[in-house]
Amino acid sequence: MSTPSTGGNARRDFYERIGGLSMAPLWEQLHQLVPPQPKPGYVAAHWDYAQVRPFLMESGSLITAKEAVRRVLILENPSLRGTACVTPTLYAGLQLILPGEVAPSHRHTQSALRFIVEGRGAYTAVDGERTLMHEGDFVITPSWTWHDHGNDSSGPMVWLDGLDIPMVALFNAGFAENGADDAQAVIAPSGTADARFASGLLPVDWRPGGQTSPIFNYPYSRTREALRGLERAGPPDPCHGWKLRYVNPATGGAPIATMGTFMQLLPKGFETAPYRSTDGTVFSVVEGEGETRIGDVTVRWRPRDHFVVPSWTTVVHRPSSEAVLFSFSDRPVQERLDLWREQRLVDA
Ligand code: 1HN
Repeated sequence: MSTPSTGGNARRDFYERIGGLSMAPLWEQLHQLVPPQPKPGYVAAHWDYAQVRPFLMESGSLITAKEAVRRVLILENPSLRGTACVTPTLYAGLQLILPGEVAPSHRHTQSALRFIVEGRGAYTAVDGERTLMHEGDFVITPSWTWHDHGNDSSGPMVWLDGLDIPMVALFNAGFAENGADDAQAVIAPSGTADARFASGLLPVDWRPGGQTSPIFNYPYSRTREALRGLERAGPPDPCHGWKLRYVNPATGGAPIATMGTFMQLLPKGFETAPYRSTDGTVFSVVEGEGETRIGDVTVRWRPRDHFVVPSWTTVVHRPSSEAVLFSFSDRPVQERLDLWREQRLVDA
């Protein structure tokens, strides 16, 4: 048996020669390709709405919603600048629509969620039905559905957009097209989807066509009432407080196949037990103030602030008043792929 040549030069020379055939040695990368545990290549970050809002409003004087198509300031992870990603699998942005504006109709295979941050009374139309949006509402525009937004109210509307753009890009499965008209024709009165699907009942002969929820606005009034009910029903979970996931009533799954959405209530003075999970998560603060420790970073938050928690990074929430947090992540995808894991660092 001959002794392998350990000289760096011999190996480097070898790497160069196989490089010419588009090959590379696995042994130089094995450990980073298969890490013993997730090592997210992105960081915790916080967007203070008091700092963000003036720029959002300034964008309103720079470009119209129609010209921009979507007037959005992307929340880009500081470690992923230039990629439009808030995590490696998720896109997030804050969208502004001013009174009288229309964001024209289009559709794409990327799914979108809206979480309403400021204002009331603008609408989103999804496949011919409009819904008026209010703060705290969670609205979906599922994959390949026609959607446009309009603001017939007297004030600006701001919402958080969450999209699965990086996931769709990874699969090279993106398609998009523009509508014939800016505002699509209304074919169902507002409230139709809610009436048909949002009462624990389904139209008798209706069958789900896929994973997407037939409900497209989950109003805050109902979500808040559910949290109040949970609070009365029993003690908070040590890691989550009282936490609910939004659900497609026809399947029990997430309303959008690619993104899970959650709302949690934390009582004043509570400190959550340390927790981590493999789904990097974007939070939007709805009510209350407090701070969250994310690994060794602490962010102080108020209503309308946003922050991102990387995968497998330990989180502790410390609300100084009663608080309500909305969040979204790629958890349904990880669950479908049998990849999702969590760790509750709490005494049994
Ligand atoms: C989009 O269609 C919307 O419909 C928002 O409001 C943000 C970001 C990238 C691609 C499409 C919307 C988007 C988007």
